[in-house]
Amino acid sequence: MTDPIPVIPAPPENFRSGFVALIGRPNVGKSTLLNALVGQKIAITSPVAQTTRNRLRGILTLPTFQVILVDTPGIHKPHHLLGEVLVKSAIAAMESVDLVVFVVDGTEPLGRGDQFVAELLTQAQVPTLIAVNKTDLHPPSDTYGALAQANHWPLLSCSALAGTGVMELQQVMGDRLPPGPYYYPPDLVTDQPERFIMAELIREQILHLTREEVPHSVAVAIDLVEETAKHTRVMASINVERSSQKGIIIGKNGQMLKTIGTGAREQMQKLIMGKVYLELFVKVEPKWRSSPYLLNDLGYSLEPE
Ligand SMILES: Nc1nc2c(ncn2[C@@H]2O[C@H](COP(=O)(O)OP(=O)(O)OP(=O)(O)O)[C@@H](O)[C@H]2O)c(=O)[nH]1
Ligand SMILES: [Mg+2]
Repeated sequence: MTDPIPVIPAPPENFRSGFVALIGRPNVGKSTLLNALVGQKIAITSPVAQTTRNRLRGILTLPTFQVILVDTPGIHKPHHLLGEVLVKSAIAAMESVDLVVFVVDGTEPLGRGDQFVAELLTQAQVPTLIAVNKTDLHPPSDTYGALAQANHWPLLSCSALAGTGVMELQQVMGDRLPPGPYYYPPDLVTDQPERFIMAELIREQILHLTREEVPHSVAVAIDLVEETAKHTRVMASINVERSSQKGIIIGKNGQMLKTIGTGAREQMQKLIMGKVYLELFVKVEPKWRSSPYLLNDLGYSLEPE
């Protein structure tokens, strides 16, 4: 049986709504900020650069506005087809929104990577504000003030992890949206299907538990989700590029795969608020990151939507 199509109510008077992209270098905290802004974990985060691989929408509905936040892959110099696809996807997002929140890492001074993003934003001529993140760690570097002034971009600071400055950021975004309808039902927090988030939760464990090339060489596919009387059964494959990586993912006596599975299952159970039985398989797909066919197959669309 399919779910009924949700009825989207008419908005109250003077309601505003629109699309806001979170743009920036890898690892500055865009996905952590998305989760903080919508108040729920929908995007995975990790200390590994290039964690986010898909554009993902988070929906924040307050009494006077609805903002559709678009999390994007970090903008970097690509080294393979996957990297190119990621950067193209971020650039496409900045060109199709009402506002960009340019997220920077306040623990570091403005660098060449940020300047490159700033140039893309000025070229795209999209309204922008700068969010200086990670202020819990450091008083923010003052190098961002000059960039903000030169471009007439408002400058805010926040800590996505500690939650400071997040409400102010919500308000400033809301003030800048045009009058508009509810684009999504007011109680929805993401447009992503559960299956997608489940695959991401498995990848998140791998990003946290392995190092060097392994996190970047992994793609996860959900092969089956089946509701039984007792639990939700999920079968997923972890694709890697080399058999040595398969060995690392499985670990001695299967210990690593077990740890990945336990961590991912706990997160999935929170997501679906029910018991999950998870089966993981590890497959070698040589050079999937450079294969248009495999990229497409693993959910990394070559054409920006
Ligand atoms: N101390 C501190 N750490 C943060 C903050 N925001 C994010 N982080 C950490 O920074 C790392 C990167 O966070 P992500 O949210 O994955 O960064 P991202 O910009 O989405 O990265 P990509 O998806 O790779 O582009 C993680 O280890 C986060 O826990 C913050 O406000 N304070
Ligand atoms: Mg991210």
